[in-house]
Amino acid sequence: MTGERDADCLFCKIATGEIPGDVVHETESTLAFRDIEPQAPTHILVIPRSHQPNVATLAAKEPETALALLDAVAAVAEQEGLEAGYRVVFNTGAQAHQSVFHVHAHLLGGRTMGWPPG
Ligand code: IU
Repeated sequence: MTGERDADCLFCKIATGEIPGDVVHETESTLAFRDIEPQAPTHILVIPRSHQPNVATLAAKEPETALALLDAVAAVAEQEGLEAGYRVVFNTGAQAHQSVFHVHAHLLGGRTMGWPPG
């Protein structure tokens, strides 16, 4: 694996296969797996393999990986048949409900979404 790694990070361990995940899509620099506590009929987390704590540090330090992450989100949405619409969320910081500090895009779909988000 290229990039950063945090030995204590759960998502780094899923990225390397040390901890199993329900993986639905992989590229050299990204991994997508189903959320264990889905908030919609389709709820997939898309992560870079490299450890960055949030989307801001990813964009600043590894812009090519940030682009690869967005490409992977689009590919998974297509693979999952979400052509009716989907939501992509990067919770960033504790006040925004980020609980795992390895950047992840929540890809949510399969139902009508409310707005504004809670
Ligand atoms: P958050 O944005 O950092 O709050 O999102 C973390 C997500 O990771 C949350 O939706 C959890 O259900 C999900 N998750 C998971 O899929 N597998 C795990 O082992 C753990 C959390 I811990």
